Amino acid sequence: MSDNTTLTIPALIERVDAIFRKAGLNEIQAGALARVIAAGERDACKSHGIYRIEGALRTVKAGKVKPDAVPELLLQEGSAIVKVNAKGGFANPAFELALPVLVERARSCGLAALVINDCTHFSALWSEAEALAEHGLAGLVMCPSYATVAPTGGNKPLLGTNPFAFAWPRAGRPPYVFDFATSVAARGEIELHRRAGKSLPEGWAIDAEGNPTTDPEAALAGAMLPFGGHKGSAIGTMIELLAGIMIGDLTSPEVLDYLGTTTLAPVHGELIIAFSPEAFAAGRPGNPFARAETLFEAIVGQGARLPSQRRYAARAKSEADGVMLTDAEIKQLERLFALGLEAVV
Ligand code: NDP
Ligand code: PYC
Repeated sequence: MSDNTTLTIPALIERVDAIFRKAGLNEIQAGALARVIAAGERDACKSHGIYRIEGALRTVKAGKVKPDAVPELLLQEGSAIVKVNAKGGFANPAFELALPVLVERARSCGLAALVINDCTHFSALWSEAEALAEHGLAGLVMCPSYATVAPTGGNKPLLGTNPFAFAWPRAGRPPYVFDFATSVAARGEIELHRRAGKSLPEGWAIDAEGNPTTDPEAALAGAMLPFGGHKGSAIGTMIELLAGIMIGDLTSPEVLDYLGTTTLAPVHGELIIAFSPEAFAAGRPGNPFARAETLFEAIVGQGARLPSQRRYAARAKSEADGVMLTDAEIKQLERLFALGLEAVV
C-alpha cells in the first residue's frame, strides 16, 4: 500500500478551498488562501503549505480574523501610494484586489507602493513578488510578524521573523525571486522540526535563558536569531519601521501583545513596492533586462544557483506529476474538512 497520494494542483486548491468554505470563510478569502497554500505545496515550500491551514482556522476560531471580510481599495487619483484595507481579513485577497491598480500606477509613475492594512498574514511572500514580475515589474515585499527574534546582542524576542522578498522579471523565463525570513530560518521551520522530533541546526535559536539551543521546544519558548548577525537584525528592524510604523500598522511586539500567543496567524500590515525597470533606466545606456541576464549568466556560470531555482524545479514536477502528500497529510485534510473549526483548539 502506498504511503503517498498525488493530487493535481487544481484538486489540491479545491480541497483547501472546501476546508475554508466549510469553516465559514467567504469565497474571496477562501479562494485566495487556497491558491497561496496550494502554491506552497506545489513549489515544495512545506513551511507555508497545508501545514498553515490549522493556524488559519485557529485564528478564525479565536475571532482574530474576519472570515467574511471584503477588502476595500482606498484610492487617491494619480498617487503612487495605493492603499487597501483588508478589513480584518487575510492579506491575500487584499493583495489580489489591489494588484491591477498597483501595476497600473507603477507603470505610469515608474514606481508605486501598495500598503495593505488591518490584515492577517501567514503566507510566503514569493507569490506576491512573482505576481509583480509577471507584469514586467521588479518588486520588493515585506511585513513584520510577531516578536520571536532577539536583536543581535539582545536575548529576548522583539523583532519578527520579518520576511523580505524581491523579484526581477525575465523574458521567457520565470523571474529571479528571493524570499526569506530575516531570522536564520522561518518560525514554521522550527515548528516542523518540533513535529518531526528533529534537532535544530546550531545557530538558529536561544532558549529562555539566552543560551544557544538546538531543541525546537526550547527555541519556541526562547528566541530565534537574526540571519547574518547585526545585518539581519538591522534589516528586520527596517521592516518593522517601513512595514509597521510607517504604514500605521502594528510592529511585531505589538502584534504579540495583541494576540498574546504565536499559535495564531499574525495581524499587521504589509508593504509592497513595484518598480518599472524601463522607467528607471530610461536615457541610460543598455537595456536593463538584457544587462540583468548577463549578471544571472555570470552567477550561474560559476556553478552557483539562482534563488527560486529549487522552487521552480519543484513546480515543474508538480505540474507534470501532481503534488504528492503523505497519507497523514491527506488524513489531516479530511479531518479539517469534516470537523471545520471543531478540529482546532
Ligand atoms: P530559505 O532559507 O529556505 O530560502 C530563502 C531563499 O533563498 C529562497 O528564495 C531560496 O530559493 C533561496 N536559496 C536557498 N538556498 C539557496 C542557494 N544555495 N542558492 C541560491 N538561493 C538559495 O527561507 P526561509 O526559511 O528564511 O523562509 C521561508 C519562507 O517563509 C519564505 O517564503 C518567507 O516568505 C516565509 N515567511 C513568512 C513569514 C510571514 O510572516 N508571512 C515570516 C517568515 C517567513 P529556493 O526556494 O529555490 O530554495
Ligand atoms: O514562518 O516565521 C514564520 C511565519 C510567521 C508568520 C508566518 N510565517
